[in-house]
Amino acid sequence: MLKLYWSPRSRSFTTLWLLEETGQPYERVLIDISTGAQKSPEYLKINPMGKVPALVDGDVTLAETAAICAYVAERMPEAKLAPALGDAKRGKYLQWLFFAPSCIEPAILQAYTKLEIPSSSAAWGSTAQVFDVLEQALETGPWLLGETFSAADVAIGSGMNFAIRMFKMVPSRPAFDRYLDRCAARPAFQRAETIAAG
Ligand SMILES: N[C@@H](CCC(=O)N[C@@H](CS)C(=O)NCC(=O)O)C(=O)O
Repeated sequence: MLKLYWSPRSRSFTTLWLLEETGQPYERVLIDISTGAQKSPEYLKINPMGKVPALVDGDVTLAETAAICAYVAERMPEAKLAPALGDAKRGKYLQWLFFAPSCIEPAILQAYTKLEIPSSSAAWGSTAQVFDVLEQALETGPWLLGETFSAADVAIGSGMNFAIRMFKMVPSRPAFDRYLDRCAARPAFQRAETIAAG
C-alpha cells in the first residue's frame, strides 16, 4: 500500500487530494512540520530535503509534489489521472504538470515577496505572464486539458488554492475563481480538506 508522509497546511494537500482522487486505500503518516519532525534522522532518510510530502511504495521512495503526482497517476492508470502514452493530450498534460513547480510556484512567491527579477532571466518570466498564460489556458475549460481532468489540475489547482484562498498571497481573477470552485466541488478535494483539517 502507498504510504504518504504529510503535514497539515502544507504542499502535502496536493498529494492528499491526488490520492483521494484514485479512490484506492493508502496509509498516511503525519510529519507535523510545526514540531520539526521533518528534520528527524528517520525522516531525512525518506526525504533528505527534510520537507513534506514524500511517498513510499514498497522499495520506491520519492519526494517532490509534482513527481508524486506523476508517479501515482502512472502507478494507478485505472484512476485516469493522466492521458496514456500515445494519447495526443499527454504532451500538454506533462507541460502543465511541470508548469506547477517551474512557473506557478515561483510566480506565487515572487508576487508574495515582491522580489524583482528581470523576466528574461527568471525561468517563469514574471508573475503576470504566468497568470495570463494560465488564465488563457482555462478559457475553454473546465480543466486544463478541456473535458479531461488530470493530475495537472490537482497540482495547479492545489497550488492556486493555496495561494489565493488559503493564504491570500496573490489576488484572484474571475477565471481562477471559477476554476477553484470546480476543484473545490470535487468530492476528493473535499475529503482531502477534511483530512488536512484533522
Ligand atoms: N519542492 C517541494 C517543496 C516541499 C515543501 O516546501 N514543503 C514544506 C511545506 S509546504 C516543508 O516541508 N517545510 C518544512 C521545512 O522546510 O522545514 C515539493 O514540491 O514537494
